[in-house]
Amino acid sequence: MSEPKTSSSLQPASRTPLLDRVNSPEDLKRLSRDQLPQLAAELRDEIVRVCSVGGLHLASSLGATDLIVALHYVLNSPRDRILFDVGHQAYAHKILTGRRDRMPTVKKEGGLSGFTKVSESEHDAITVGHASTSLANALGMALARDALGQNYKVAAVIGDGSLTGGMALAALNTIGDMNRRMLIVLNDNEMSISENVGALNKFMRGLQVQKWFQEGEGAGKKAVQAVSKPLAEFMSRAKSSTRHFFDPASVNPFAAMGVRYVGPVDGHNVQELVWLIERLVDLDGPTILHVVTRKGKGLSYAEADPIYWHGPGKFDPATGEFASSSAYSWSSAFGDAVTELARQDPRTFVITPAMREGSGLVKYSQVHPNRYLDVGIAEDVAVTTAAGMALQGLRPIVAIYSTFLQRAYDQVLHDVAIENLNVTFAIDRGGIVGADGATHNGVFDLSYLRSIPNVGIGLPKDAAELRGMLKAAQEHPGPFAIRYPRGNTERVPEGTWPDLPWGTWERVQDGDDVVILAGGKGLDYALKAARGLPGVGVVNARFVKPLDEKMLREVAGKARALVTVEDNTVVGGFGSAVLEALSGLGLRTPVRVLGIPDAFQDHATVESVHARAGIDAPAIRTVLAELGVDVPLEV
Ligand code: HTL
Ligand code: MG
Repeated sequence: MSEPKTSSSLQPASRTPLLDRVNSPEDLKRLSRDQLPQLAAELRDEIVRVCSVGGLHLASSLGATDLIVALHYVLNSPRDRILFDVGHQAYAHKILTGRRDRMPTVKKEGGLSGFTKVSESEHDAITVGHASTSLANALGMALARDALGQNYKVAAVIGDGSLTGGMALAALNTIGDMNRRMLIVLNDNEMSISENVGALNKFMRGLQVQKWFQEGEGAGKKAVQAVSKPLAEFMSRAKSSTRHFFDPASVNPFAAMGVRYVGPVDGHNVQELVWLIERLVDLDGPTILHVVTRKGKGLSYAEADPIYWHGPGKFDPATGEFASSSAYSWSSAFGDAVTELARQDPRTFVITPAMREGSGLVKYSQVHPNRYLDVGIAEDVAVTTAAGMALQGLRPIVAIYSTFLQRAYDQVLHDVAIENLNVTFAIDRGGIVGADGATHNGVFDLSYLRSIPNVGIGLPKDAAELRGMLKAAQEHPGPFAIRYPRGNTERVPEGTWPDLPWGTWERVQDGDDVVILAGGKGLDYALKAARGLPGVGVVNARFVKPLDEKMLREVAGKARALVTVEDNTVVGGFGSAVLEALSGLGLRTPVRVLGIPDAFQDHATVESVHARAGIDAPAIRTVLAELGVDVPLEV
């Protein structure tokens, strides 16, 4: 909508006069270089306002704004390809590529994705959400360009956290060998979601001992000029023959891999970044430009606590005030339980792939620092390290999000399951996660884990059952995956360790006519739907593997129909398991399988996706009515 014209003296001054003129990378190029710092400041202001509704990736996007402005100033997107690893830091890119007016819709149903997405914009080079994919994608694009005899530029932006992923490191190995023209901007803010970890991280801290580039505009600029300019000038003349000349450390792992290394430079000096990118992007072979940024840049409270401000809730942009929540999450329930468990059992050891906060492990990491390991964004390493521990007598627990365990499928199968090792998988964010959308939904784990022999799978209905399962997992001689959803549960007192006989279900509502089988979140919905309906039974199918065949035979022998409910794809999930078991038992009881349909679910609220998928309470009641149950209209 265009603003009504009023006399200019009455119009409030825009907070973003430069940004108001920029709606595309072409508009950006019309600005002079000395306007770029102001534009970046306005972009940050805009990002803070957009993010104040909560649930968005604020601090990462603030830190990457200057380098995004510089990249779009030099490169010609969409012809030139700019790739963002993870995509959570790319809000400035979205705003600069014609999506400013839609920013309030980010992560909302029907709105923009929280990451970059090929189907969303021609400027989004890759569809992402998971880390460490940008380098291999960029290599593929450079190889495609050369194979097709084309001549565009390829630049990938990757964070220091994402560089810890095996995929990124393995891609560098090939990139250095293939020697194609491409630029890698290493956005180093010393942070993943929590403090970054790993040997490479320590190496990069060594490179940063010259702290000058963060200390004051003038000093930084001078130092960059003193160091980077002559080097880059020289390099652009000498091109690839000078590759190893610029290493500030005697052994530079990037250079050792055959990738030209430049840096570290101040990632907030946008004019210097423009100057450098102009010179580096056309050099033969691959180049890493190592830029140092501050997570939360420009927003004092976010700079002071970048862990909280990685993905804050709703806040007041002026003061940074936010309402803290008293809700008790499943992640906290796991964290509390495992902190207690480790006090009782010296064999307990918890491994996280870069998700200390999200997995509820802050307290655990403080209480049991010697039995805690963050391997960085390397899910495969997390699982196989656990295998090594289990082989030597520990009882490791891999705390991992469902969606990220997808990265370690073969490690579960090959390194853990074949020898039936006692590794527990505490799988958080199982099921639809909502706002993060298709890349982050955890709706495949029941299917992919169920197909691996020896792996037990449990869906606790509450925090007490989660504890019962953790205890059972320590005692059971083999891998066990305990899967719980995003969201909240009830607190239980310390010392709650119920016995949970392996592979058993539990009747939670009597009724033999139609029986609903469901675990976890599906059970919540089933109980709501079936409450007060005579003849409708509900079973807490808390073990998806092994199924409780005794109880299944019992209920299926009597019931007219069974209904299964799961927050997982219907392909190969819990309902499939029930059908397979009935087939094996020679029972022909009709089964209605309710679950997430065989399609990727975009970002929306969890409730909305569940309603559309037909697994929430009203949807279950509709199915019961179709099966001839007398269902009153209102729930
Ligand atoms: N594991 C994998 C394979 N992918 C993702 N995205 C995660 C875990 C979770 N995750 C993020 S953002 C992020 C993690 C671990 C930190 C990335 O650190 P980096 O960027 O240094 O690359 P920074 O935040 O700007 O410092 C999301 O799910 C969004
Ligand atoms: Mg980082």
